[in-house]
Order: sequence, then C-alpha cells, then structure tokens
Amino acid sequence: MNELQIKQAYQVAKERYAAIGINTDNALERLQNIKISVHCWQGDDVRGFLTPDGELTGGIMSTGNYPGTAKTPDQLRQDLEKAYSLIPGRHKLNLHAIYLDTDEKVDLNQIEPKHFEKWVAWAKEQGVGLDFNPTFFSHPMMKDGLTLSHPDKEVRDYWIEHGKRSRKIAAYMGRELNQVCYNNFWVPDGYKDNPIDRLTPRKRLMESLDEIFSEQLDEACTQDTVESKLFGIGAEAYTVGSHEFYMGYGLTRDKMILLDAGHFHPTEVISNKLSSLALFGKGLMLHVSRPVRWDSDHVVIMDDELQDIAKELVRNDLLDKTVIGLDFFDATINRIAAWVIGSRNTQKALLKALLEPTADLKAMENHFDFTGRLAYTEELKDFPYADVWNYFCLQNKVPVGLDWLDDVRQYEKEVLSKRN
Ligand code: RNT
Ligand code: ZN
Repeated sequence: MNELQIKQAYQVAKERYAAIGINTDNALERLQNIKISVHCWQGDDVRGFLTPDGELTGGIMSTGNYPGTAKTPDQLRQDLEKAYSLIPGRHKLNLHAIYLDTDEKVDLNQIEPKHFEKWVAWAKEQGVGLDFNPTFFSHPMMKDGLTLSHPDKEVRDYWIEHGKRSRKIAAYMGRELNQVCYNNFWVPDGYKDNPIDRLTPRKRLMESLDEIFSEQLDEACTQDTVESKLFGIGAEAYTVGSHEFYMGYGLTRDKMILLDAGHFHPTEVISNKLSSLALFGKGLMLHVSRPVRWDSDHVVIMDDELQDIAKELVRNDLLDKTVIGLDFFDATINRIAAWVIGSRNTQKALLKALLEPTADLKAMENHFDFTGRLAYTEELKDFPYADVWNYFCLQNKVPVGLDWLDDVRQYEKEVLSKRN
C-alpha cells in the first residue's frame, strides 16, 4: 500500500468507527502513550554476558539455534535498535542482571550501577526507559535447583546480596532516566518430584525476600514486582514461588504483582485475574507471553487471550496502573522478527480494545441487554482495525504491513549472518 492508499483506507475506517461512536484519532493518541517493556533476552536466548558462553545451566531453558544471536552488549544494542525502528512508538527495555556491560570480572553478588552505565547512556541516547530483573538462574550458586529458598544460609545469603544490589541498580536507572524502573523478582526454585515439606521452603523464600526489600528506596525511581510460576522444567512438581505465595506476599508487602501469561494451568488465563488484582494490589506488571505446553516462551500471537488481556486493561481503565512487559524467547526464528511480531501484536491488541464502544457495551450489560452485547462484540470483530493500525505505523514512520520483514531480512543478510 502506498501512502495515499493508507490514508484513504484510514478515512473510510474512521467513518465506520464514528458510526458506532468511536473516535479513531483519540484511540491512536492513547495507543501512542502506551509503553511496552521490551525484554532484552529474546536477543540472545537468555544467555547474557556474565560468562563468555552465557550458558543456561538451570532454572530456565530456551530451545533452538537460529543463527545470528547477539554475543556482546554492542551487538544486542544494535539488534534492539533495529527492532525498535520497526515498532511504532517509544518504549522501554527490560534488562536482566546478567546483561551487565563491563570489562571487569564481577559476580552477581558484586554488581553495581557502574556495570550498567553503558546501558543507561544508550537508553538516554535512544529515548527508551529501562526496567530491570535480578537473575536467579544459570549460575553455580543455584544449588539443588534452589536459590533464595535453599536450606543452606550461605546459598541464600549469596542471592540476597544479589537481590539487594539489583534494587540499587534499578534505582540508579530510574533516577538517571527520570522514570520508574520496575525491578522484577522471579525465582525458579522448585522440586522435580513431590515434596514432603511444601511450607518451609516458602517460609525461607518469604524471609529472604523480606531481607532483600528491607531497605526503602525512592519509589519515583524504582518499584519492585514479584512474579509467580506454576512449574518449570526440572521443577515439575512444586514451585516455591507460586501464585498464592506472591499474591499474599505482594498484598502484605505492598509490592506490585507480576502476572506472566504462561505461568498458570493450561486452561487458566491471566485476563480474568486483572480485575480482581486491580481491586486490591498496588499495581500490576504483565509478562505478555504465549504458553505452549511447558512454558511461556513462544512469540505472542493475536490469539484470544492476548485480545482479552488488552480488553481487560482498556475496559477497566487499568492502563495507567499496569506495566506491560513482554516475555518470550524463541531461538528457532530470527530474533528481531520475534521482537517485532510480539511487540506489534501486543500494540495491535491494545488498539483493537481501544476501538471498542466500551461505555455503550457496559450500558447494554447493565440493562441486561445481552442480545445487544453479543451482537455488537461479534460484529466488532469484522471492523477495519487494520486500516487504523496501518495509519498509526505511517504516522510513526515505521513500515506498514509486512514491509518490516524486508528490513529484517536485509539486516540478517548484512549483519546477523556475519556473526559466528
Ligand atoms: C521464567 C519467567 C521469567 C523469565 C525472565 C527471563 O519462567 O517467566 O520472567 O522469563 O526472567
Ligand atoms: Zn516471565
């Protein structure tokens, strides 16, 4: 489509939506203000730069060996710049502690803000915000599949120190970039087989976290979020930090609760949880992801759950209270394409939700006009949201439709294929 065609299609779509009381310009303005926290770890399959080979040695796993993975912070930044150039709007980058950028040999219990200075400088230059995560996996101090809940105090203390330092780094990032750096705690601890004692490890995790969070930090710079999980590879029977654990923890410690779309029973959805948590918690962060059988790591597609998440955020006016992060790491496809597809889909789902006549639909529901509600929601599925989306891409000077794929293929040829 050329520019004129995109504009013409937009005008037609605008009228269609206006007929049901929707102002598409307003919807686009709202979409423009939604920042996605793009996860760095899709760029190198969660390897990071702590060790030269960045091996995954426990707690997390990725599969696939598509060529061109970023091996250095500079390469990762270059790839991210490419991805951001194909995603409309200004966003954030979500970094993990193992993505430090320094020549110094430091371990996770020694990291300091200075080891992330280059990321901060880059973020300033690019106009992106930063979020952060301590890394409780792929490390020899993860013993017996456990970190903060390990029975050995020496093991716990190592990780407590890491957690404390990660908070200082997050505060530094938020201060430097003048926006809150959300610092997410996800701890893989669990057992492969049925435990006898499910309580004591949870008590230890609770106490370790309490110690990590004992220092009050400036909330204008950083806020902590806690992420639960149901099970993982090697922790099939029991995960210490379950959903109930972190609901309780977050609510009693005034921490934001992070919901990862892939961390629940296969038929359980996070979209149905947002409204409940919104009533009680401090706020929400999401890991928008796609569960397939064993974890949450497939690229986000335009499935029902993605659309339901977006609808819940818009219908319940939760956009300001919710940090939208992504979490997937598919190593079988071009990693920049993965970022672009997942991010754009998340934005598209939000746009679709913003193009809904929410007040009218709520009124129908309140008058028990379930017939109208069903007729409208079904008809809306056929509305020309893609013409609005294309116009949004045009406005933001990013490729429209599939055009971004040519860019990615070109980049693969010129840059990625030359890496070894
Ligand atoms: C793992 C969690 C967690 C990680 C990142 C890398 O199951 O979803 O969020 O994916 O910390
Ligand atoms: Zn996650």
